Amino acid sequence: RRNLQILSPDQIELARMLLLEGQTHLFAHWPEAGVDDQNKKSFFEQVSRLNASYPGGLVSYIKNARNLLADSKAGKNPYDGFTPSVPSGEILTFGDDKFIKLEEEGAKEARNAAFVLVAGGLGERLGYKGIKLALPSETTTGTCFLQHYIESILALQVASCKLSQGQCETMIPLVIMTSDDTHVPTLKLLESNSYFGMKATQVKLLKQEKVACLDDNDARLALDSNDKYRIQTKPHGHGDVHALLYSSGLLTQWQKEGRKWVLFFQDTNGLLFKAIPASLGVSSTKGYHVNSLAVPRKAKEAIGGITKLTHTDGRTMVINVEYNQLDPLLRATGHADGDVNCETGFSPYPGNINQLILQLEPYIEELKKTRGAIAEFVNPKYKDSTKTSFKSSTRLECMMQDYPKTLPPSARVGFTVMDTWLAYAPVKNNPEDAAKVPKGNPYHSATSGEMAIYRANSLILRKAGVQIADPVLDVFNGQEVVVWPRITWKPKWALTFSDVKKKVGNGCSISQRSTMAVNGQNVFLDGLSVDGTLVVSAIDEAEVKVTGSVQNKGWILKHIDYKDCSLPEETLTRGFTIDKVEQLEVNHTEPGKFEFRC
Ligand code: UGB
Repeated sequence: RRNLQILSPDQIELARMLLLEGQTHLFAHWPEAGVDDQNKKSFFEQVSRLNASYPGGLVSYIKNARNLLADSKAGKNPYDGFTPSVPSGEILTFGDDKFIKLEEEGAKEARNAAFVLVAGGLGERLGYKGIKLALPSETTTGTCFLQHYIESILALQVASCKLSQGQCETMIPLVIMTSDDTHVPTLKLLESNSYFGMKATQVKLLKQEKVACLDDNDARLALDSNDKYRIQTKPHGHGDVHALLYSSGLLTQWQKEGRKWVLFFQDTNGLLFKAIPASLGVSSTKGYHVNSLAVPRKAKEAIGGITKLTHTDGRTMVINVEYNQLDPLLRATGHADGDVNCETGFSPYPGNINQLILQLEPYIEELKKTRGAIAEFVNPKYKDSTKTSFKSSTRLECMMQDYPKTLPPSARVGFTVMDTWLAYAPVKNNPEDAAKVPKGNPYHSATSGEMAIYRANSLILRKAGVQIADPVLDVFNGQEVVVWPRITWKPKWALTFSDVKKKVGNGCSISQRSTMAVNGQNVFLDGLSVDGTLVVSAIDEAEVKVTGSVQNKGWILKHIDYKDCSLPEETLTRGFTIDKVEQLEVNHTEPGKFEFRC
């Protein structure tokens, strides 16, 4: 009470709310007015931010926390009453007629889309201190994830305009959700690279706030151990993206612009855009309100499983069940072996890759009801079996893929399964953890993420008729990987399989030890054999046919020791460098039509 005089009316209101919500301890150590006044004011500035950034404010946060903590203490299973079963969805086969048609449909629809990248997480599991968006997706060209994503969206923009005959003014918006950990470096990365070719106005950063940590089952907010005027905070999870989009007003703006789709994606999947056109085609042809991208998943693999849940009261939903919950849920509902592979060698529950395509109109309607609040969970680490105190503070969390949980049964919720080699190769695990992954399960490391890009490009070219030599096995950072020729291309060269087929002619071949990097919208490969390294670049106005035979010493993968601290982290995490011994470079900077014979 003695401190009231130094507070503004809004701050007094917040103080009253905290006291009513059982948070007296936050003020227990406060000295009289006149001492630490500045710190007291900044305490309330933080409280005000925490209050404003949570749907329903801190009162709701504390109430939700009490309920969830009580459920957790009681050992209540969030899936009580639900029986899991295998849902049905679209299963696509790369390169067949249906796939090609869907890709065309999706590429056309892209002009009605907006992309949302959730990138508030740090690469702690990866052993990388910087932002993951700045990591090279592959080291042949050194293109970082953010550059690759932006160039893919720009290529979709161009393709979509061409396919929709002339309506070319459209700019596909990109929203990036950042956090205190990633905001400044993400902005710097964009600014120092001229937004990788996007207009600055096309990209919008929305920063998620952290949420208050909780000290006990009564949801008493935790004070920072180093600063008694600061509430300890932690990330709330990628589910924040829905509330942020809603409060930003962007959704209604997009609706006014005639947009139909919002595509959500994660920070480190170098393959994703190979799967986007066809899956957007599925959303569009099926009229899905929610379409989750999925891949075949090994039982117990550390990605969530897409599951149909049927409640005893008749409710059903198709939803991601996190991997650590799927197995116990199956066991509790009559599947004695839990999550096991079926005759296909995979779990019958497709793996969620957290790429969601939402139809904008029903999305806005739903968010008007929920304000973007997503079902939360809490994961306290208890000191002992009495579950009365925690080893360290906890907080509520939420996941963006839980969005369908509040949808009515009439919502059209589907999913699209694609081959893993085409759609999913995230970079999440550090070398030591990756090396411990059970044999046959994916490493999800920087090494496997890069090799997956070469494999996908090789397989796509093979399907398009190029003779690609078989890969070899090699071991980097203790992980056995399949090494294909190091083939990369810019998204503007080819986004869809039809694009690839238009760009390669007959009689092309690439040997296993080869590297080929293509950068140019109108580069055509015809009667070309590569045994070594070929780097082709051409401006958009140059139409270049590359033919003949490339034979040189090429670029060689060199093993390194991931404990060698003299090397940068992005190199250590993948376990190799590229020794660029010899290459043929073809570079066209003038407009015109050319043939280059190697
Ligand atoms: N992220 C944020 O933007 N904010 C946050 O507060 C946290 C994360 P992780 P996770 O791809 O295999 C997800 O940490 O959450 C961003 C799915 O839940 O890489 O453990 C972060 O920057 C799981 O079902 O993954 O697991 C990153 O871009 C499965 O699909 C993204 O959110 C798994 O991903 C994911 O964060 C997967």
